[in-house]
Amino acid sequence: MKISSTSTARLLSAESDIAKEVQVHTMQNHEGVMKMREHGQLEISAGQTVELAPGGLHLMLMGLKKPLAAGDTLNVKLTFEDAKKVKSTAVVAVPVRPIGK
Ligand SMILES: [Cu+2]
Repeated sequence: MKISSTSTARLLSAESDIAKEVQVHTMQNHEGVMKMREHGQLEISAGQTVELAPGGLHLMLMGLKKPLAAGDTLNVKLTFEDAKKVKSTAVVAVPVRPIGK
């Protein structure tokens, strides 16, 4: 998933019906072991594109309400705020892929 913005914005929250919580995580190589940690609010500078991809920044679904199967699609609602504190939302359809693909 790629997020871009023409003006400075921040991702305030992400939510999905099927999970209790959706967090933004980063992956970091810590002494040879990849570790995830919560990233906190994601800042997007004007004109910048932030890429969420396996092995890097990602959205983590916490507390799934039902198991996911490859081929399912789930909706994630992203709430952004721009520099003027104006909020906007985007709903992204996310395909579920087999682990490791
Ligand atoms: Cu994670």
